[in-house]
Amino acid sequence: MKFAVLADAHIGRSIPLAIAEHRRQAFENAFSKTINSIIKFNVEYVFICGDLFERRTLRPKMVQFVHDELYRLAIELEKNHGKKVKILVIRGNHDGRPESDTLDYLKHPLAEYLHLFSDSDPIYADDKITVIGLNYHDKLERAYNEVIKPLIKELKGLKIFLVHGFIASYNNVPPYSSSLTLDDLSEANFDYIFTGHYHKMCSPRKLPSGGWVLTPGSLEIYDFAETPDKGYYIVDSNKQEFHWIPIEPYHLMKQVNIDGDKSRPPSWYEEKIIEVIMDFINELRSTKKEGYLRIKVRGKLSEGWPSDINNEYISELTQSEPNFLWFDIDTMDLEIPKETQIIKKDIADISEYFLELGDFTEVINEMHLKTRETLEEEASTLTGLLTSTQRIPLIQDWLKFFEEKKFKVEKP
Ligand SMILES: [Mn+2]
Repeated sequence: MKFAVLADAHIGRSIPLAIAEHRRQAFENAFSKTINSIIKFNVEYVFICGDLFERRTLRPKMVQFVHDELYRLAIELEKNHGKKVKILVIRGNHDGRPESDTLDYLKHPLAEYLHLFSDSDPIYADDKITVIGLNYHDKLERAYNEVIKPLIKELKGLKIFLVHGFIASYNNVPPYSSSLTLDDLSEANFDYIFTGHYHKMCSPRKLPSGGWVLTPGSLEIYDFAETPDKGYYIVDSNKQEFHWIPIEPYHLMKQVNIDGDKSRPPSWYEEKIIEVIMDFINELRSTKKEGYLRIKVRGKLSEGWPSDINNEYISELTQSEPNFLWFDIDTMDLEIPKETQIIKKDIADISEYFLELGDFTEVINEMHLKTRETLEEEASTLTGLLTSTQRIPLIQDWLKFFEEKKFKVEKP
């Protein structure tokens, strides 16, 4: 008997919002590609281990899309292999909550091919298999002990457990996250444990009990922290064979880190950024794909501000490449030198820069002095900046002066 095991399709995800349409398209594309691939195999069951949807940014037409794709999956499998198929789905943390579950939209009295697990009834059984489906729970261990453990003894036939949650020492579990242990799962005597929530594919692991645990990973690149190795599993239960089928990401999505080895001027970081962008453009060209890039700049500046990294040429470069959809340069971790943070006391009379403004130069001078005084008296010793409340009186003064002054507009 063959199964398809997939998870974390995240249909509707549109982050980063600046490229929302492209992102939605990527997740839809991954789902359709996966279905095109599954229908070539003679599978009798399809397991979807949570996060089919991303509820927060979902659009109604995408619910229709998923409904239609699942129908296509069932129809095509039956047409190709002459067997009725069952698609079993658990709820992930992104699908919503029991009271507002996106999966409810898929329910249809005629959709016999579809089984959605409910919190009150986590068992599916037919003459071939018994499946326990555990929807997402914040406290996974507690839910497992309270809901799943008491059911285990009753199970007959091939026993399968679906869960949307981490498995310790199988998945690389983030700190402070709830997880199940391999010992717990081994005790339960399942033949197969299929898991979602962990987005990176993990190789099949045989438990001491003889059962197998399997994490297929997500179908598309979820965020800039993820790598492009995406796909799903085909399982052959007779031969105990597992094939992970890669699904190629629709776009190039990549994060590149630039680390200053020592204090460097803004121009040094600028050059490095340009190098990274050129490499990415070459990659876009050789793969003929569209893509988006995040550059994280870390280290120390020897002078100036992060804003001294000149964006003009960088923007020009990215705009010259039609497949370059979006980029983001993150300089939050770039340390500013002490000299920049301290307001220099010997700043010359700044009015000379504003001579063209006539007598308004006086006002500028006055405001400059006032701002410097406020900074000296009230600025944070840590950042050298004022809080927004401290800035308000200064801004109000500026507004007053601007409103009083009527700048002459010369007609062209
Ligand atoms: Mn997920």
